[in-house]
Amino acid sequence: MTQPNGTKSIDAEPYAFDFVPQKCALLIIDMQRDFLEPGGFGEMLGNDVSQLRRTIEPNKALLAAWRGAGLQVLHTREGHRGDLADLPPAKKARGRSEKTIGDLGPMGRILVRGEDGHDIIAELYPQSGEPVIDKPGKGAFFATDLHAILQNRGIEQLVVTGVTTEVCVNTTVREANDRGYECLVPEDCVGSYFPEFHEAGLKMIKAQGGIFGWVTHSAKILSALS
Ligand code: TIU
Repeated sequence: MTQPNGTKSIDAEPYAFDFVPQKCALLIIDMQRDFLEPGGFGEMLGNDVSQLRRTIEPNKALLAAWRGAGLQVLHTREGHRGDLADLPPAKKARGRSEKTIGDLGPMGRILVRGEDGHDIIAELYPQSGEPVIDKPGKGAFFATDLHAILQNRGIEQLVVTGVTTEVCVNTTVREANDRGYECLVPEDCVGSYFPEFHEAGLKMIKAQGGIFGWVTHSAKILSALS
């Protein structure tokens, strides 16, 4: 239902989200080929990419509706400079796997900007005018201009989607919450290689009266946009 000031109530947990379309941006986290595509870095590490791929269709539908409503969209990519000067040695060493960030992987150098595997999947490819935030960490606010861009555009609310639920999505929601943004997470548009971490990641956001934000289903956002 639309209130006189343009606010729409979206059914969510732990309680309804007061959606203000003109002040709300869709922030799609790290829907990158290396995380989602068969044969990419994620799968190379032994992960089940189907757990992430189920988010593609719901994200496609939400993105189309969001663009159709003329609202703001931003995308993020996790990755590093070609010279790896922004890659902490501790991050490079983590995992102790044979191949790591910066090495030649199945789709170019792993998580290096400009490489095929680092780019966003074709299904959700950014359009011109949609900022793409290149981030060196898990959170989208750390060492990026995301906060400045959101402030300049009058954004106070974020619908956060993408991968993975407990890593980059959760870190970004926490960072956004501390900066005063209201975050709504559609559960079908976020995914994890680990179903139990996905479930826990969502519970952590909406616990304690919405300690970091709200959780809903994309169908509820779509109906508010229609
Ligand atoms: N985007 C994101 O979540 N990066 C990760 O490294 N996620 C993992 O789950 N490893």
